[in-house]
Amino acid sequence: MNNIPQTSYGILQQNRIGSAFDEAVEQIRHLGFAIIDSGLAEPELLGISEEFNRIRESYVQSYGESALRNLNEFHTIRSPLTQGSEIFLALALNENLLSVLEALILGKFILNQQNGVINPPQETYSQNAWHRDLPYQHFVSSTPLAINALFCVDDFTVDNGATLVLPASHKAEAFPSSNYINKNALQVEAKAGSFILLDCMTFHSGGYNKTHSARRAVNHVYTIPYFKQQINIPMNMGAANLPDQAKEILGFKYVEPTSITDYLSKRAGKAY
Ligand SMILES: O=C(O)CCC(=O)C(=O)O
Repeated sequence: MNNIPQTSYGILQQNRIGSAFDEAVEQIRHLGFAIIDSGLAEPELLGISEEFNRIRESYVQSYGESALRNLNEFHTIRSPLTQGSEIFLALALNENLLSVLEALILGKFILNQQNGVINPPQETYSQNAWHRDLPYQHFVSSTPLAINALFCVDDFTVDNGATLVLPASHKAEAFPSSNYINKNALQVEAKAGSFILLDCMTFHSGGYNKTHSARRAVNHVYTIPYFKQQINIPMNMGAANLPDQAKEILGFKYVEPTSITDYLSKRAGKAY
C-alpha cells in the first residue's frame, strides 16, 4: 500500500495522539493489541533474564518437575513477585506500563496475576492454543476491563514462537471460524524489553518454537478490582515497605471484607 490519503471529509470527531503510549492505547482499543517499550536498559534486562532462571530453578525444586508436568504447569512459574523477587515486583509496577494501563482501564485497576511463561523449544506448552485471558467469557465491552501485558524476556520472533493474535477479536463475542483464523491471525514479533499488550478479550496463542532455545516471557493480567486474583497476592507478600500506589495495584486495598463488621470498618472515610 502507498499514498495513504492525508485528507478527509464529513468527520466531526477524531482521536488525537501525543505520544507512542497514546498510539498504543488507540491501537489496543481498535485492534486489541500493541507493543510498548518498558524503558529498561540492557543491564536491567540482563538482571531480569538471570532472575527468571534463578526463580524457575527454585520453583521446580519446590513443586517438583513430574508433579508440574502432570498438571501441565511445567512451563509456567506462578506468581514470581510473591517469591521475594524485587525484580519481578518492579516489573509489575513498570512506569511505562502503568501510564498505558491508566489510559486504558477507566478508574482503579489491580494486578490479577503474574506468571513466568516458557515457550519450550520444539514442544507444545499450555499457552500454545487460542484463548482469551478472561477464559470462558463471551461478551463485548465498550472499554477494556482487563489488559494482558506480556513482557518479552527474550526477543519474540516468528521462529521462536512469537505470540499470535486475532486482531479486533475483543469486539465480537464468539471465537471465529477456522478459515477466518487462518486468514486473519497475525504473529507479533517484539524485542526483548518490550511489553506486548492485549485487551484480555483478544484471542491469542503462543506460537510453536522451532529453535533450540526456550523463549521466555512474563505475563501480567491487570483488571478492574471486581475480579478476584488468580492467587491472592496480599496473603503471599508483606506490605510494610510498599508505597501506597504499589499496595493499591497489588490489591491490598481491595481484599474482600470477611464480615459485616470488617466491611463497616473499611467504609470509614469513604464517601461512596
Ligand atoms: O507465550 C505466549 O506467547 C503467549 C502467552 C499467553 O498466551 C498468555 O500468557 O496468556
